[in-house]
Amino acid sequence: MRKLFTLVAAALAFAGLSSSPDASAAEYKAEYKLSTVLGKPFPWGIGGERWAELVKEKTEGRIVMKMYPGSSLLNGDQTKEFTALRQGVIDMAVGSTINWSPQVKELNLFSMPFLLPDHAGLDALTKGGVGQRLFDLLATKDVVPLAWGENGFRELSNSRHAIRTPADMKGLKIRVVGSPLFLDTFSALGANPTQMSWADAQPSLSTGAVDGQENPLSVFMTAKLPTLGQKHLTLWGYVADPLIFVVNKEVWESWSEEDRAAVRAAALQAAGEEVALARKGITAEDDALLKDITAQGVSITALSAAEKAAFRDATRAVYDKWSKQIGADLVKEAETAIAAG
Ligand code: X2X
Repeated sequence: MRKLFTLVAAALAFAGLSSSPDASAAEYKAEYKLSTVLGKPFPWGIGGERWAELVKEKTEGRIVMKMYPGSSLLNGDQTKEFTALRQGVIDMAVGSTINWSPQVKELNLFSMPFLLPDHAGLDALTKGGVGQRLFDLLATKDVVPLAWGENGFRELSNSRHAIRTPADMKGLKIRVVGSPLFLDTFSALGANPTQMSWADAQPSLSTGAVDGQENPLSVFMTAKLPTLGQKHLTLWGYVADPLIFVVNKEVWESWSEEDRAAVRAAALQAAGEEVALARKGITAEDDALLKDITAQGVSITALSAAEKAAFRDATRAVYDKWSKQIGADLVKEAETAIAAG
């Protein structure tokens, strides 16, 4: 009897010991679900996998993240990602501001036609006060944003003819994603936009149900859009598409301080590498990707500043309308930051 008592006491003491100082560790999940729209070998998917790899390394295996590309945890509907994240259906994401903008209207900022002239302008936002303001806003919505990544500047392709002026867009059926802002922009240009997921976009392009689409050049090439008849490409850089590395807040709070710091550091490192990858081959100094695109039989139309201005003028009313929806104050702060470089 005495022996039994000792045993029970020892067991209780052991249970107490193992649950008290390390309580949160005991609640860690065996696997955390990371959602992305694009997987490997897109920069987006490479960035997601790199984040998971670095997290595993830096937390010595305490946090294991598994990437689910193709919006597979969202039944293919990428515009549901932010809601799924808030609800804890997914634990973390590397997500596009476009896909979250139906729930967070301020994220439409980056989709304002011709707001951003170049990468320096984009960096001025994401690395500055505007980026912080958007992260602060997201932090009030049950998520913890950690780092800015990049899908890229979105360029226009179609199967019909070269586009150099807004008039060239008349009647073209263009697949667009996410926010109603895109419908407004393409309608203002005289095109016929249709909203659909990325999963539906590819078959629609291949059957000719739509004539064109807009996506960063890395996506255009990696998804082999030239083989789907997309032979005309216009470089107009009309909107940027940054990505955000984010974790559900409840999940975040279940981790130790040390592990949170590791996940944040891993996100910053993976995002830095991912941005570099997203920009590879599309600049004046390094135009390897542009050369690959040309080699696929695609004719590239690069707009001059004056030609861009015609598109900007044609979408000015859309810009003004959405400034109000996004918040005139935030748009003004962005314009000022971009002008200051
Ligand atoms: O659907 C798209 O066009 C994509 C892959 O670029 C996004 O998720 C925004």
